[in-house]
Amino acid sequence: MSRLVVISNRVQSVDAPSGNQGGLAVALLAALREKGGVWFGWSGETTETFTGHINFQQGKGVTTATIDLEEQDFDEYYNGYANRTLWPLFHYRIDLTEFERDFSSGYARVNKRFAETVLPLIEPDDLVWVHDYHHVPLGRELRKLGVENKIGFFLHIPWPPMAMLLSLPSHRALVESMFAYDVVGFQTQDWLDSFLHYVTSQLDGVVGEDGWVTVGDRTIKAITTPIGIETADFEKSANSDAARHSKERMYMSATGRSLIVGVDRLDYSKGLAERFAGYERFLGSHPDHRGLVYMLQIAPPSREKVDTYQEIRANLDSMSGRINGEYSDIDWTPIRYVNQGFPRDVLAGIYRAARVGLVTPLRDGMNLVAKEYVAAQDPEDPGVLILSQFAGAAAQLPDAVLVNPYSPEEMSDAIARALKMPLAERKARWEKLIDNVRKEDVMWWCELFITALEAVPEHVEA
Ligand code: ADQ
Repeated sequence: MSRLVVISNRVQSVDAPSGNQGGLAVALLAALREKGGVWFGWSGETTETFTGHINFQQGKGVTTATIDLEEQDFDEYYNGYANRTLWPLFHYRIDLTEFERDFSSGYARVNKRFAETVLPLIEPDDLVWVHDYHHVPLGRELRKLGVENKIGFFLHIPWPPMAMLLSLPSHRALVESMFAYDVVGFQTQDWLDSFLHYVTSQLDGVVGEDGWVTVGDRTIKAITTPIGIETADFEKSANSDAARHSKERMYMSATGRSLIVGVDRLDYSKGLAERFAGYERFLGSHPDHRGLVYMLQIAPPSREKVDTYQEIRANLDSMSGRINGEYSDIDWTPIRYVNQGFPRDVLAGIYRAARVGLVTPLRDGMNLVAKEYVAAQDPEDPGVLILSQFAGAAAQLPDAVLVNPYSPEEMSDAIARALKMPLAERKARWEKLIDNVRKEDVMWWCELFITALEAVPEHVEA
């Protein structure tokens, strides 16, 4: 059996308590445990100059290998090309996209360094699985060093429409580099279609049957493998003592009031300002609901070195203050806005206490919060998921109340509808949602991708 070499920007520590590991980490650690191998990536630390020193860690049957980046890499690659160029562009935010040559050279440099450093860890029969927009050209760098293993790439975020991608000065080189992989995976058919549209229009690519795509003399397999959550475990978390405790805390703090919950990284792609505007519209147009509902928005800050993220934080502070100023009463605050992270079981209890889960990104590769909200519900009295039609998750969860997050009226109507929804309809919708979240969980995703990679013929470099 082939070993697995996973490469991603950040590596989950094997020591992290299981309740604090994200679903992705859980799945990859499980796959690594089964197949053996190593998980390679950045430690999250920086040094003045790059040393290439690998720090190995072993535990629970898994080996992780991390390297420090130099400060310039952190600025140009991580805060630069990854998070100021590719992230906004791939989330359709050309207005926020920065095109700096230093960023793209930093990105190229770090990917080359990653390839050179991980090279000695790759054994001849290993399957190599590269993750996300930080490392699109990594496969190409590995091929240049003579790696002939099967290499797969999975993109966690959307793939942008061709017309947007064309604004990236090095778009052609970026997409061509993906043909160094054997399998490329996307979260949804929409993102895959956008990729194929670019490839056929700009690279004279030919799309064959069963996902085979040829450009020049390279044929790769392009597939959709939507990521899931660790559903069984999340359902258990929602019944844990910690979850019960956080649920009780929510009930006690707002007796008789319906909770609408949002949980997101503080990121413009998550549509938080639009969500607040939709809720504000709801309060304005439904005076009968005032005092009977409240919104809890949990949004831990991320990428604080990037200006846009500081601006969005300031904007949300002022919006929540304004809405509370306008509508609060002496015994009622319409929005509770919390900027911190919580352990998974506490979060599960909060989801379970919420009558409505408001998941309204403007664009999202998948969105795991939507699935976690579903998994945490009480089957006898489930809440209602309001989900953006622009989240990748909408393709798998059509029984949510789907909304256009740009429209405050639609959001307001959806909230009113969710709050009034009869138990029978809530149950019927939830049963279909949980069915998908259970079947297409994170292990299903992981196996789907690895099976596709195992099935491609031996890699032949033309
Ligand atoms: P993210 O953009 O980070 O991921 P998402 O899929 O929503 O977005 O996952 C966020 C995770 O962080 C969830 O598991 C959630 O529980 C957790 N989280 C958020 N706020 C938290 C808090 N306050 N405390 C604790 N945990 C918190 C990227 C893509 C997504 C894609 C994932 C996986 O942008 O589209 O779904 O990768 O592929």
